[in-house]
Amino acid sequence: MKTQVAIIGGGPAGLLLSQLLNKAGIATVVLERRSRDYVLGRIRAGVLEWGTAQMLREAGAGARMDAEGLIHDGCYLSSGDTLIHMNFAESCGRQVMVYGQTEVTRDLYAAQDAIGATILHEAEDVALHDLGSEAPYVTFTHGGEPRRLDCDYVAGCDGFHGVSRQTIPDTVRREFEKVYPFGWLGVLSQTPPAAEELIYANHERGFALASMRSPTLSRYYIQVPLSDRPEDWSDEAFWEELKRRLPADVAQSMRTGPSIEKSIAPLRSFVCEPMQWGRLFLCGDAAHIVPPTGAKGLNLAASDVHYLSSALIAAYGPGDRAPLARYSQDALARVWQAMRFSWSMTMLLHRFPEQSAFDRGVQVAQLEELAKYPAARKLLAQNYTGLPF
Ligand code: RFL
Ligand code: PHB
Repeated sequence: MKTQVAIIGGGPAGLLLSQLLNKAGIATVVLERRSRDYVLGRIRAGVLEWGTAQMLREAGAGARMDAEGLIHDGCYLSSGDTLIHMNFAESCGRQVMVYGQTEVTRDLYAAQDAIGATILHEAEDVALHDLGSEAPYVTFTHGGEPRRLDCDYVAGCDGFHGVSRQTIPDTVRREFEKVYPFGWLGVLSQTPPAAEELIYANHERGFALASMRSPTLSRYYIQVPLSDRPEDWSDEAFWEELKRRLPADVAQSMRTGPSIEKSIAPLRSFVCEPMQWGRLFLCGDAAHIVPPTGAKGLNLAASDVHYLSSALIAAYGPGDRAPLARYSQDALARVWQAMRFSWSMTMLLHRFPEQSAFDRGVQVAQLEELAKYPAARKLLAQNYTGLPF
């Protein structure tokens, strides 16, 4: 098999890249380890920056998002029973789109099918070869048969546990990591959202988040110790704990129901540098992980795809290879901004096992700063709604 750009991983990064390249007349093949149903079974991100929503439109995959997504002008931070309103529209004139990653992925698959793009599911044993040469290739097993894919470039969009990043030699690769001493227990339920906007709650019992997917579908999270397992939490125990952490009036009026999905995700910050080695380019979770507190993971995947798709289009079209040579530098500058923001939101809103009275004093001061000063809210709003590319 031969193509121009081999894309490893059919999550949001791989599918969006494939869609944008195909639309520009560049041939791709996507190799995805899992089945399509498995990929669509993952419940993850819920908040899209405006730039991400715009990229989905440009990719021809934005129609359902525009019809069904929820445009939010702000969100709340809460400190005990006190609500602090972040008005994004007023602070920076921007908004976000609340639309689930599952739906984004479904729409991208539909758009890829509509243009006849090649996505090979259940591609196993993917290995990357000759990345330092002008003629790299990928080997894999598909339907029990060994296969080879020749290409000009490889895009590693295979998530945190993929093979692409590991292919960059240890002597070249630098990894930066911070692991947080807790996880998020998430529940999806067929109930109306607790409030019209998201609530990020700092409470003495731990962080909680009230989010949503639609007017009838809610997504909630609570901070839990890393030793907890989802089976340890009955629906009743989850709702009781969530209500204790949200402001009392929100907790009193919120509707609860059976959980549709329950899972625990650990929190970590991680960056791999460089994001490019020879003809390999990393995009999304393959290169970096953020704690979900800033809602940046999926948006960073889209931002990498923005830099890589435009660089490949410049290389294949006018023959300008400079943007491709600069890819790692350009993508990483934005990645580190999102790292800082996600880290600071995580530090601000969680209760840490070893938190001292001093650490808590700093949290209280920062929450008061946000409540008092428009300049502090503006900075948060600019980061949350998305820095420019
Ligand atoms: P993905 O989605 O992990 O997709 C990678 C794909 O590669 C496949 N793969 C392979 N394929 C072939 N060969 C191999 N060897 C392979 N190894 C892996 C995998 O099967 C998979 O299909 O990475 P991608 O595309 O970079 O997308 C990143 C996002 O999924 C991720 O950053 C977000 O989900 C993070 N995230 C959030 N991001 C936001 O922007 N806003 C949010 O509100 C938000 N909330 C969240 C989140 C992540 C969460 N969890 C569970 C980690 C909330 C949570 C709880
Ligand atoms: C979600 O709805 O899943 C969600 C929203 C905001 C976040 C993280 C997750 O910061």
